[in-house]
Amino acid sequence: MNTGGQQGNNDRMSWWRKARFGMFIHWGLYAVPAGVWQGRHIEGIGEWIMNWARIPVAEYERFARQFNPVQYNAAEWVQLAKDAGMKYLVITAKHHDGFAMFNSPSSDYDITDATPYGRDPMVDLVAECRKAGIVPCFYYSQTLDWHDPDGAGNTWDYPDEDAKDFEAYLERKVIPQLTELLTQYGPIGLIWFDCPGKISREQSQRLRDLVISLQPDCLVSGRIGNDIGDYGSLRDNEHPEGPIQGFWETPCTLNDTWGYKTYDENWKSEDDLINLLVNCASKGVNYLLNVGPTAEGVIPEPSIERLRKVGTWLQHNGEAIYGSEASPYPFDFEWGKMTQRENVLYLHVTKRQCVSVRLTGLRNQVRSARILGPGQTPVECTERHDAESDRHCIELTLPAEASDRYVTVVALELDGHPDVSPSA
Ligand code: H79
Repeated sequence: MNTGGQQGNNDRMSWWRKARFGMFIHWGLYAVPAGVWQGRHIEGIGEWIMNWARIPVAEYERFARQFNPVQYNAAEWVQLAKDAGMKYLVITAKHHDGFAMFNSPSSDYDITDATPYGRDPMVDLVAECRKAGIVPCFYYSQTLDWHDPDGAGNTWDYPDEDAKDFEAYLERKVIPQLTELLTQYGPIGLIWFDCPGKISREQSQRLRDLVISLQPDCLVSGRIGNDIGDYGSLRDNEHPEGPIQGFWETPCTLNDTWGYKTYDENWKSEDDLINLLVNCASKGVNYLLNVGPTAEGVIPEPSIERLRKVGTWLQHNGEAIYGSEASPYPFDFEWGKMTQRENVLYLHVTKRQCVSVRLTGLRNQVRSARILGPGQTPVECTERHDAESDRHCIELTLPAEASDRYVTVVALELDGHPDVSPSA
């Protein structure tokens, strides 16, 4: 786990905290081999194929000549994020393979110079994000770079890690490219640094200072290293199990890879995805969910289907997710999870068999109880208070006909801010 230092303050973090749900996009040259090298299925995550298969730089570079995403349509990708109910979008500008998926004037190893496509996909993507009200953000691998002789990690072409001049790599490649990313596209929500590895505190600080000098409101992910990010990242695909303080996000996959692989069909169900999103929100954690488009520029259909279903659920239940805060209780419930906002508690009934929901330890009076969704169906609510033991207990009976097929959310409007004593 990477605490990231939690440098963010409430003003800086405001849009990000409200957003709660974002789209990650891993798109790069690794989508060309798509998990297959020399006729063999290469194990591991797709964007790591250069590393796992020990593909020499000179051979990996050839994928650029095959990268021609003629079906890429930025408006469709952004519409999908919107349909899914996602509020920000983080795309790989440069992953560990070192290839810039944007127009990088400081490098020839970029999409405009090295591919037949010859254009900068980020221009349209950022423009479409702005039209849709989605915050555009860039992923940038600052330490690992398997293409640069002085970047970290490529021990098959450049075996002597100690001989590498990491400082020279930062100055020659990282600083110019970050400058490009933060000056060519207008306001960017955040830079998603990853895998800090050997970067020193002074070097991390220099990158943070650079980002903020170019765009004062731009956030920096915790994986910039040395605890100077604005927020923390859980481990890849890690989900919070209990209360967690501060600003957190968890980066997650829809199947078992980030970059596209032709044969990874291990898709999570929409039911799982909605439950994972609800769990994140109940702990105050942002859920950053990945798609891995093909080298033609197409997001795989199973990803689209699932994201649309999550989006439909959010259309009815988004009130309980966006702008919500973590549950005031330090534990989950036998019937599900909770979020809160102002004077409202949201009870996410994830166990479909629970038609009767019990809540103890809530000292407020309930003004109203309704199921989120088209009918706003009222829910019968009995409140009991035992004066002697000062125990509070609320019981709700869910009308079967108003239940959501995934997670039913009950909004309990209270007479004031939730006043909870979990043990009572
Ligand atoms: O971009 C995605 C991943 O490629 C990236 N983070 C997400 C968001 C990531 N980079 N590194 N890691 C995650 C950790 C990877 C560790 C491993 Fe390995 C890669 C385990 C197996 C392959 C490196 C090589 C460590 C052990 C062998």
